Amino acid sequence: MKIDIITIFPRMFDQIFEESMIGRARKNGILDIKIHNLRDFSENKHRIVDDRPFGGGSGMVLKAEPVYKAVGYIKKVTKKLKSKIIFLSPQGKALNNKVAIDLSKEKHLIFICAHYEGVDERVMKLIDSEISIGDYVLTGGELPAMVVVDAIARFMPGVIKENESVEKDSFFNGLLDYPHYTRPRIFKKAKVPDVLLSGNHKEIEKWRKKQSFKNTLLKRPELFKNKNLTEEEIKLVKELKKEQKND
Ligand code: 4F9
Repeated sequence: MKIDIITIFPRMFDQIFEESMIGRARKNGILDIKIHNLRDFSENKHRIVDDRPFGGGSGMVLKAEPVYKAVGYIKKVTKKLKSKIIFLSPQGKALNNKVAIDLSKEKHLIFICAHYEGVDERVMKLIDSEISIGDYVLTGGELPAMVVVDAIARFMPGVIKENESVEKDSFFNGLLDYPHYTRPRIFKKAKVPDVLLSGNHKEIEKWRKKQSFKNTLLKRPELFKNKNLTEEEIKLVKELKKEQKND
């Protein structure tokens, strides 16, 4: 996948996109990420990209022209590639696993990171999708862009090694993960559950499923609303609810 990011703080992306799985995916050619400095597309000799708002008021507004120019340049160099332009904003659609999976199937994404009080509304004509990473305001769209790229990358074939498979993650099956343990068997008097040392794979699977259901019931019960349960699973939920009451 090709990803272009438009920002006035290009260096913010250096470390994040060089390390770990994203770094590896870039080296392997699975991800082709380019960061563009919005100031390079300013017409102004001082490389200014913001201006005062029409109608008055405090704060500055990101100008439409440099953003159009940056997008125009990216579209020209990527030629026929079908692209989707994403704007990071608290007004957008909430990011979740489904949004990430859908975006991970695209060929080319362009992210626009805004700053100042806002952007000239005419930039919105360019946007295919507005995405929010939560109900709070940040200093700019850079961190959200990194979050979205990270969430998407994990679903691209080859980014995650098979033994780190995404199918086992929290949310992949719509529920939360089960607890994990590694050596030593006893740590500060806390023991690893016996079943995990039993070598009985069927029992281990059963235990993990129960723990995943238990965790979800306890921490995010609303996740069950969007999940189709088998009869056996419905029974399990009932049992767990009973256990919870007795605790
Ligand atoms: C974007 C906050 C997406 C949450 C962009 C300031 C933002 C944001 N989700 N805050 N600029």
